[in-house]
Amino acid sequence: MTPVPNELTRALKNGDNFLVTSHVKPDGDAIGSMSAAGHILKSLGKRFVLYNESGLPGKYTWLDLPAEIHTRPPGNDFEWIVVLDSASPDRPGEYITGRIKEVPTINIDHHPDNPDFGSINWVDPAFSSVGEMISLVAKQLDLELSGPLAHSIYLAIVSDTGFFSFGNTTSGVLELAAGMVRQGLDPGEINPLINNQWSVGRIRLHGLALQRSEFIDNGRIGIICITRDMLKSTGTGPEDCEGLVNMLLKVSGVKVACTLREDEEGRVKISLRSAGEEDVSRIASRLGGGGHKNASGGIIDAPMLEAREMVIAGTRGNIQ
Ligand SMILES: [Mn+2]
Repeated sequence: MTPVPNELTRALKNGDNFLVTSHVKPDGDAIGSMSAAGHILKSLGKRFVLYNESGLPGKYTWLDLPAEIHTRPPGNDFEWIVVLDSASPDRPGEYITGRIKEVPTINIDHHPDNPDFGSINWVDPAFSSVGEMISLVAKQLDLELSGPLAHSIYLAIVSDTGFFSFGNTTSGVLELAAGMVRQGLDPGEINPLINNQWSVGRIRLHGLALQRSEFIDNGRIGIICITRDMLKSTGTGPEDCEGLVNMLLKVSGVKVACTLREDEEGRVKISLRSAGEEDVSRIASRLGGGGHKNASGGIIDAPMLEAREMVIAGTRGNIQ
């Protein structure tokens, strides 16, 4: 694993007025690493703004943020933009895509297909999460991993490792978590905040979706199609589908799990998961998406049934 680049630490120490951002529709790693980066900048006494086009998802409102997360571009005179967990410069949305052409940018990411779009790039797919990378920045700056900084990093790493269950759960991640527990982080307190904030509608949606799950290709491919009607009838939104795809991997014999979510007429969001050596990023990139070996996704512009056929065909040809 690559260490924190010296120029990155130098930029944080010498610079001021940072815009910290992450990808739209942020997950736990995006929010956790943004929050952690903000806590670090706060400790350094720097001016900074947190920005995410989609804002803070409701389920993370318990997190003790170093500053509010803006959803509109807050001013323009930034010395540095820090882009986190974003595989490409357009992932944080239009405003940032435009601004990083003009403002020096620090790009910290663990997606293998990141094209090093920053002025300073620290991209390493060997890290479980960007949160793990930010923890190394904090250590480099002699900051203690405790309190809200530790909560933010913990949120990031458990989100991307599936609570230390995916293949990216390295000894380094476990040691990082152990260190934070030693410093006072209480898993019994924080895990329910991350995991158990479901609405009744969400559990009904999962019931409905699991009921309709399909297992094809001799049970090697598990599929769930989530229609807009299913969301409507349960009073849920796209964010409530999170985690469904992983449920399919619980079924013995399933090598590749996919969910297809109808976001609008003729537009389907796909999520792909695999366990072990099966590489779903290859399937995703063939369908115009991307991601990690065991967790990938993308958008297919086609009606649900057509998208389903495309995913099945793409998966069949790429399964071991
Ligand atoms: Mn991530």
